[in-house]
Formats: sequence, structure tokens, C-alpha cells
Amino acid sequence: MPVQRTLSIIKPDAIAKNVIGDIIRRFEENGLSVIATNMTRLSAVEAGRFYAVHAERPFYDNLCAFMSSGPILAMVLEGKNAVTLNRQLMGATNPKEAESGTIRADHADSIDANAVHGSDSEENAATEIAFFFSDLDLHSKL
Ligand code: IDP
Ligand code: MG
Repeated sequence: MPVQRTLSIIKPDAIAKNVIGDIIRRFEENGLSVIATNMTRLSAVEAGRFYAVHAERPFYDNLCAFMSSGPILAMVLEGKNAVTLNRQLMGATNPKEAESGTIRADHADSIDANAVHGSDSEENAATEIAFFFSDLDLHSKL
């Protein structure tokens, strides 16, 4: 399995619930290392740029409003198979469909407020990491 990097975001709902530690614990216990962090707050325009791929979807405006409604924690995770492993730990987009024991099953309230973001491919991970971080911000443990 290749070592990969992926972008994780703890969304405003999970930040408000005070579960940053619980979410990071799950990453670390499953072999992913946090190699960069940025707690920030996006404007709606910035959230729109991040989610530009969804610009034509009916939920786009709500998504941008939600992602800019409070602080977020953007992180780079590194480890074997990081992209797929992070998606497995997150669970399905709709928490009603998320497998038990996943982050979204345990912490998400709805398909809008669903606790975490994770890159869905290595290519998108590279683009999304570059949105928040420069190479100098990444501190690999390898
Ligand atoms: P993902 O976060 O699991 O990768 P995507 O399909 O990439 O899911 O959608 C991005 C985000 O947009 C989701 O996490 C969710 O917050 C929101 N979203 C996706 N589909 C819907 C929907 O049908 N209704 C409302 N919000 C949605
Ligand atoms: Mg996605």
C-alpha cells in the first residue's frame, strides 16, 4: 500500500461540539499522522472556491454558508492508503447511511452538518492540500 497524503477538515458543527480530540484520536489510532494543521474560518466566497466542483449542485449555496458559519480545522494526514483509509473512518456522506463506529455515524447530525471533509482521490488531495498549505507547512514523519 502506498504512503499517501490527504486533506481532512473538521467542519464547524464538529468544532462546536468540542470533538476535535476524538476525531484526531481516530486518525492516529488507525495509522494516520497529522503532518499539518490550520484552524481557520473561511468566507463564503472561499468556501465556494474550495467546493467549486459542486457549483452546479442544488446544495452548493447551503454548503458554502455552512462551511463559513464557524471555524474549521484543516489538516493534512499522512500514512499508508491515507485517502481511502480516511474515507473509511469518516463514513458515508449521509450520516443515516454511515456505518456504525465511523466519525459521521458518531458525530454528524445531517447530510449538511456532517462533521468532516476528506479528499476523495490522490489527485484531489493534492489540489485540496495546496488550497490550505504550502510545502513548507508539511512536516512528514517519514
Ligand atoms: P463527501 O463530503 O462525503 O465527499 P460530497 O458528495 O463531496 O460528499 O459533497 C460535499 C458535501 O456537500 C457533503 O459533505 C455534504 O456536506 C454536502 N452534500 C452532499 N450531498 C448533499 C445533499 O444531497 N444535500 C445536502 N448537502 C449535501
Ligand atoms: Mg467530496
